[in-house]
Amino acid sequence: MKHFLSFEDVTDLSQLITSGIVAKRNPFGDQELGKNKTIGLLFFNSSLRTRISTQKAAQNLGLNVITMNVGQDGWGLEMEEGVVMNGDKAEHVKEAAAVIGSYCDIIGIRSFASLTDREKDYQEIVFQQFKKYAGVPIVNLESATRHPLQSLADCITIEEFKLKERPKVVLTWLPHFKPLPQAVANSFCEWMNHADVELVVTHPKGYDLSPEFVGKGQVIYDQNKALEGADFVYGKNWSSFEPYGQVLNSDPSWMITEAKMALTDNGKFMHCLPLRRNMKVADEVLDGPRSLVIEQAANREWSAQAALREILIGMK
Ligand code: AN0
Ligand code: CP
Repeated sequence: MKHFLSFEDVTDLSQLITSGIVAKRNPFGDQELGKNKTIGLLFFNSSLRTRISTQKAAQNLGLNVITMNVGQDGWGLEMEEGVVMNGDKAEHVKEAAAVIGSYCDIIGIRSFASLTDREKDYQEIVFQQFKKYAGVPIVNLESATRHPLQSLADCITIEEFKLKERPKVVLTWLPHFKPLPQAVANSFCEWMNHADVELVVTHPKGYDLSPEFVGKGQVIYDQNKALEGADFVYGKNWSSFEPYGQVLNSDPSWMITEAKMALTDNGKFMHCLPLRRNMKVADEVLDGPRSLVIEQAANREWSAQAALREILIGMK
């Protein structure tokens, strides 16, 4: 069965990027693929882009779509095996996943990191359990450690806007006062490691990501130095990996401003959104010609369409 949980589920990245670009030019070319099939989109957490873009992509492919805020409207789900369910969880994932799998041909799930228990978060227990018990392909709409539909949209955006064969892409940590997951940053590194780019990662000391994700990326702690000659600046805040889920520093000098962007090689600015203006990125950058954030978000529809198309083809 073909799932879409991480880069491991990708057979050919350049073909997947092309499939997204083809869908963008001709959104309804594969309307028959999803006909009489249903996708269920389950949200344990808030979403704007993922929810709407995935729904739209599914509809473009002829799929019926059911969306549920399971975190809010569903029964509290127990994920652990063999426990006495005498707490606040009314239903076990064994039943819930199997039942949803009986209604849906594909299930998309958003379930963020707890940021309290690293071992559990990095085991991706929610996804492992749905994969085990739903009996249908599972799509990652942002898990504790990854956000692959975002990363694919990022790859499509870089492909569309690059002016060099092998652009320099800098992932920079941005200041924020609340602890945010590492998922977007992890996933971006994971995918960039397989793309034809020079990857540089910059963050204050203490914010090192898990080495399994950074891979061949070069870590430079001096943000100004890292930004030199960048073609793409990808901003994101994340909380620390060690100690887990902490805000160690929210140094405002890490905010992306025009002065910072001036260090790049006429670089473009990217961010997955949502973001807090003038905390992480200055208005002058977001409202100026360097910002690709809207184009990037628009590409979420085509990344979702490429991923769902591949799953549907695999089901034929
Ligand atoms: C989430 C995160 O940082 O993972 C979702 C980003 C797509 N962001 C927030 O919670 C603000
Ligand atoms: N980038 C992204 O996944 O946005 P949402 O959280 O709004 O879905």
